[in-house]
Amino acid sequence: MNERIHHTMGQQSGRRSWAEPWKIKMVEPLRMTRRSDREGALAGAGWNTFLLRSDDVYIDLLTDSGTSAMSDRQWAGMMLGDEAYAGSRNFYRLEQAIQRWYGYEHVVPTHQGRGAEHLISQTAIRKGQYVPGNMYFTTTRLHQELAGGIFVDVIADEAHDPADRSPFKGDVDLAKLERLIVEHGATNIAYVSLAATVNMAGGQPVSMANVKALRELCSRNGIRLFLDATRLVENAFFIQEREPGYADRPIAEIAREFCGHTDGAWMSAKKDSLVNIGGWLAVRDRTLFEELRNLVVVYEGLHTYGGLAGRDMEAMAIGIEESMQDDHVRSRIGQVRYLGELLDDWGIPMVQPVGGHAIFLDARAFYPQLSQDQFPAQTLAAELYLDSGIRSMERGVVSAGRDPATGGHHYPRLELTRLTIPRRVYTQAHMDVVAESVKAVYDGRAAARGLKMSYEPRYLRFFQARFEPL
Ligand code: P70
Repeated sequence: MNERIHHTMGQQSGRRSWAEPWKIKMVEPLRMTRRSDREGALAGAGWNTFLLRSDDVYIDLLTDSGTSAMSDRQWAGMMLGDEAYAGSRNFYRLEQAIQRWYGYEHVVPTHQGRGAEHLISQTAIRKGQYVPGNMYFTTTRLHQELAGGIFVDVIADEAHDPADRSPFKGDVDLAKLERLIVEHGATNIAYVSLAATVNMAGGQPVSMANVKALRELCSRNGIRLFLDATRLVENAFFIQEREPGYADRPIAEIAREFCGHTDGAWMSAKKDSLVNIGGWLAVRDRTLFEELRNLVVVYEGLHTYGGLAGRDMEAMAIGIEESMQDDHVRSRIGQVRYLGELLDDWGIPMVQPVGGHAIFLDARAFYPQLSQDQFPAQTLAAELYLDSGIRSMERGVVSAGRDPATGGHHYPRLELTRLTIPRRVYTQAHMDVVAESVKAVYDGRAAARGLKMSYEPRYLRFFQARFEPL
């Protein structure tokens, strides 16, 4: 006789269970693979998960970018696309949604986030100017550098320590920023580049107190403050959860208040806003807007479509509103946290506290036998794929690229492998499979030997680099 009594995950944690605020209407079958299939696929992909075909992947945690499931309302919106070259009705719907939920007056649509980064960098940076930011992001920094800017990391020190459990590891260290201003003069600073949440630090939030103080410092020195709003909704959740005075405020209100401290924002709508493609740039200053609106026609498309179809803008307008709902955000971050708590209980080394969009495994702690030149995080991504067909992403020395001044590798303190959770796509059972695979790879960590790079492209090398096992 079976004496065991099974418990739900909620019961095991001493609480009532909760579930997602949606149900599934359409499914996309996944292909299960065998280890021998995966060995062939990984070798063919040069040991780089970006080069795998998605048909060879079982659970795809490469990114939460453009991989979320749209709602029935968004799909219905796709049928309302006004595919006019100029003045599409959907653009005005999008413009209104951005004005209402983010609070910026002037809006320029772009095909995705880096399109917006390109435009703001070309417009707001003069060659040789400094661009301080709360940790680099790959595409953001590259566009700043291509415009002649010099990126300077001014994030709080805690952000570089995976084990530090501070609640707002995305905060700017104001003393670092002030030193930069004193050293180079305010006129040599193009703007402050603030991301909320901070992707490369592990999806870590910025506090409202920090953005307020930053606003004051910038205003005193006549420096503009621009926001990477890609995962601002998730940032607002953490403010609601952790910052005194915000517990009873809706996420939408917190997000809007946060934007209120900034001069403008760029957005990859492929994340928070629940669409497969799209982005925007929005500012308060009319003169800057005129310049941006002029430049968008050179690189993206007319200022009322920016590289998007009318239907894409409609889906984005609807997605923005859905993304701001408290129940949605709680369930989205709740799922990431569910996976994080399992791994934490099992002693798996990762960035703490668990952030908004992903689990970031600490590859240095997995593989103390490997130096950074043997690409520990790339190795870990490869091992996870071999074990179970899960696809993750390297966020370490490969992603950090080379220093444009010296040509040498950047050696970031964080050497991480990211398990990124798409929104509204996978179930709790998928998370269990992922957790068990991470555990299996961790248990086998002593056998890892590392990789060497056999091909290195010039820009954003992590996307297309190839490796060989050592
Ligand atoms: C990811 C994606 C994109 C992104 C972002 C932040 C905070 C801007 C962008 C650019 C996709 C990606 C991009 C480069 C390397 C790996 C993956 N992040 N700001 O997976 O937006 O992709 O729309 O041009 O996270 O984190 P877009």
